[in-house]
Parts: sequence; C-alpha cells; structure tokens
Amino acid sequence: MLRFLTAGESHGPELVAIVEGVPAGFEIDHAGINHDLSRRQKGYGRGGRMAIERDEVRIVSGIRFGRTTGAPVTLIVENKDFKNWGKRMSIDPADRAEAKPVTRPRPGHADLAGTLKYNLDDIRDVLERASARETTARVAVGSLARQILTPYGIDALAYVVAIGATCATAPEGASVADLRRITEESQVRVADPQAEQAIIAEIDACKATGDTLGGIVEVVVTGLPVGLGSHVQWDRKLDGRLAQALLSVQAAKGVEFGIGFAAGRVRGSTLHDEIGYDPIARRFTRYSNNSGGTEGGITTGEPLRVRVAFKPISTLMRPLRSVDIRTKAEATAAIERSDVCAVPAAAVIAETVVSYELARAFLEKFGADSRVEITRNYEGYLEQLRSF
Ligand code: EPS
Repeated sequence: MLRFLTAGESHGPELVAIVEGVPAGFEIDHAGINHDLSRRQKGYGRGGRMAIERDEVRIVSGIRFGRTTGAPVTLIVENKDFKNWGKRMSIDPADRAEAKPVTRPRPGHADLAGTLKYNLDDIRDVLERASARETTARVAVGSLARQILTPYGIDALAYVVAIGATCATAPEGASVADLRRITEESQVRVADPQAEQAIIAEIDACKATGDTLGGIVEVVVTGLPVGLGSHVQWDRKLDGRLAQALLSVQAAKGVEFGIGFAAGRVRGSTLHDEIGYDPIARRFTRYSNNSGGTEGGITTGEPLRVRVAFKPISTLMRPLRSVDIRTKAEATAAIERSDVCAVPAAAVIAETVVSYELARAFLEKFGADSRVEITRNYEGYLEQLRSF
C-alpha cells in the first residue's frame, strides 16, 4: 500500500515526506521532481517568499543509482527562509522570549479554530503548519508518484480555468500536449491570452487594495485504464478518494467531476455518456465524457476531468476585523507576508495530488513488489479487457 506523511513548518528548517509502499525497479528522475517544485513556485501574484526559496528535493532513502529499492523514500526540501527567522522557530524553551506571539487570528485561516482546539497561546503554533508551504512536500510526493504512472502512459495535467470573475477558455479542440505547452508558458497557467491579461490586471488591482483572489483549476488525466477504484465499499470509490485528497489542499473549497454540479440541473438523457464499441481496438467507447471519467467510483477508461475551487488567500494586507485572543478586544487581523493569488501554484499542487492518488489506486489494482511484476499484472489485465 502506498502511503505518506509530511512534516515541517513554513519557517522551520525543512519540509519532510516519507513515502512507503513504493515498489522496486522504478527509475526516478530527481530533476523531474525539482521541475514540479519549481512549477509550484511560479505564477503572477505570488509574494516575497518565492524570491527567497529555490525548492529542491534531497532524497535520503529508498533510491539507489536512480532506481527505487522498495524501501521507504524520504524527501526533504530545505526552507531557505529559516535562516532569516533567527530563534523565532527554535525548539529550545530558552528562546521563547525571542518571538512576539501572534494574537489576532485571520478570518479564513486555521488560526482561530486551531488555536482553540490545541489550547495554544500563540497563533504561530498553528499557522506555521497550516501554511500552504506544506504543499511543497506534497508536490514532491506527487511528482515521485507521477513517475510510477508515466511508464504506463498515464499523464496528468492541470491548468487554471478561472481566477476571480475571469474565466479562461482553452482553444477549441486543443490536445493535452497543446494545453501543456500553452499553459506552461502562461504567467497564470491559463490557455487563453485574453483572459490572462484580464487576470493580471485584476491581480494588480487586488494588490493595490490589499485584497486577494481565488480561482478554479482543472486536472485532466489521460491514459487511465478502466477499473481503478471500486464500487464495492465507500472508501474505495476513486472519485471520493480524489475529492478527499483535493479538498485537503490548503484553500480548496469545492471539487467537481466532469460537468459536476450542472449534473443536478439536466435530464438523465442529456447527462449520461452513451456506450459504443470499437471492434478494431477491442474496447468499449463513450459518445461523451460528462461523468469526468468515473462511474460507480471506478475509472471508465475515458480521461479523468476534475475541477477544484480555491478560495482567496486569507492574509489580507488590508486586514479584516478580528479579536485579540488574549485581551478579547476588537482588533484587525494579523498580517503575515503572503501572496495576492496562488491559484497557478494550486494547479500544480492539484496535478501532483491527483497523480499520487491515482498511483495509489494503480498499485492497489496491479500492485506488487517490483516494476516487472506490476507490468506483468497490468499487461495481463489489458489483454483480459481486449478478450472480454
Ligand atoms: C507558501 C509560502 C508562504 C506563503 C504561502 C504559501 O510563505 P510566507 O508565509 O513565508 O510568505 O507565501 O502561504 C500562505 C498563503 C498561507 O496562507 O499560509 C508556499 O511555499 O507556497
């Protein structure tokens, strides 16, 4: 079973992930993980932190000579900003006086609920771990997981489809390769140059007024076989698992598959993806993909299409009303250095989070201890489908 945990604070020395259940024999391209980490750092609208960091992963276990050994893989990303924090993130009780406590919770962040729940007297104890900086570790894990799927032709791509009130529309008939090329060059990861200009102008306007912006990203995954996930038990349904994974990303507020919430407003005859059969490829086909690639919690073999809505970042440079947790007096929320808009980065996070969850489902279906064994299982299954 593939599983992982992350640890680390936003301004602590480093972020760490331990991934267990990685089978042996997969070639891991270290530079590929660093590439995804650098993609996560990009995007118009990010704050000062990204100028300080140059996220690079150090792999300290589970890989020898570029190949997985089957042992747990430990991934470490250093926080370069740690050195600027002096003793404020120290573990030594003698350094407590060095840190001025944060006492004015930001509406929208984990600040207040986390501080009350854990009975803390400094909101920093919550915000350091709740920060979206943690996604650095998750992107490293998802990027590693992506490299388990790549040899089987499974490919995930995410891009931005809306920021604030501006929707970005991809060119009609664009292939995934086209979308990758166009969105990778875009400053806000959209496939629509006109929308890009409007979004940049809106980010500038928000920055000028001390405000922030959210948006929507779309993840598309091609090359999936029919049959990942299962209808037989609630916690094995793939769409449910993907939704949980995606909603656990900081600032995520909603997930929809295929036509999503619109499915509740149309008739069944319009919605459901009619079935055909291609006798040459010896596979079942669909006339549409409104489901977004899952039925009954199982992949249909059509591309997976999932959208995630992200709320605007909760640190506002023109802060909202709050209350000081010590004095209970009305106050404005604390200001942490932050981003105006991190939705382009959220797309990369969603892409890698989905890759991880799909790799987990893939290994559940075909899983074994080595790549050779997995490939044999996978190819045998494809042949079984063809001769069905
Ligand atoms: C982030 C690092 C953080 C923030 C942001 C995401 O760095 P810092 O707090 O030092 O500026 O830029 O985190 C948040 C928006 C948040 O609310 O926690 C990153 O690496 O992505």
